[in-house]
Amino acid sequence: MNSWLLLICMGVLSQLSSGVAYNVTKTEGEVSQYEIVYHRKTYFGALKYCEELGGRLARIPDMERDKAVISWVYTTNDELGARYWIDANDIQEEGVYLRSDGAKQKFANWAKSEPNNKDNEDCIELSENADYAWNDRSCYFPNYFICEFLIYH
Ligand SMILES: [Ca+2]
Ligand SMILES: [Ca+2]
Repeated sequence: MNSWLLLICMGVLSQLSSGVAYNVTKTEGEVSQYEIVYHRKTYFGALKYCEELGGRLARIPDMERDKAVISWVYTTNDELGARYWIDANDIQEEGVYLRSDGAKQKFANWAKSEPNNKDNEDCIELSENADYAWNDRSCYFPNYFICEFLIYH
């Protein structure tokens, strides 16, 4: 990483570290730290942004994690109608949701009547309007998003 990029990342990290981090201990010594990014980006832009920070777009592997993240977003978000990208999409095959690393997204917490694939919606957002249950949305819509950083102790 050149110093120019490093400076940008440091600037971005200082924006991120505004009390919005949330830690979930997965196994002993392994922690997932979730951070909301209040910049609007497409799903692809969000993927790239999280990776450039050394993390990844947030993965929600199971109900336990989903509940933990939702309760945290509830206490953090104060914007009505806010939406946040998480990592999974059905771009390759309609109705089959894969994460960006190609692994199958087995767990889902769809909002009522979702996913509806309206006008070919292929990416997943947490929607404040639906108590942060999931909605499929056009991957090109500019949304806030949640990054996940793996921390090992
Ligand atoms: Ca779809
Ligand atoms: Ca939808």
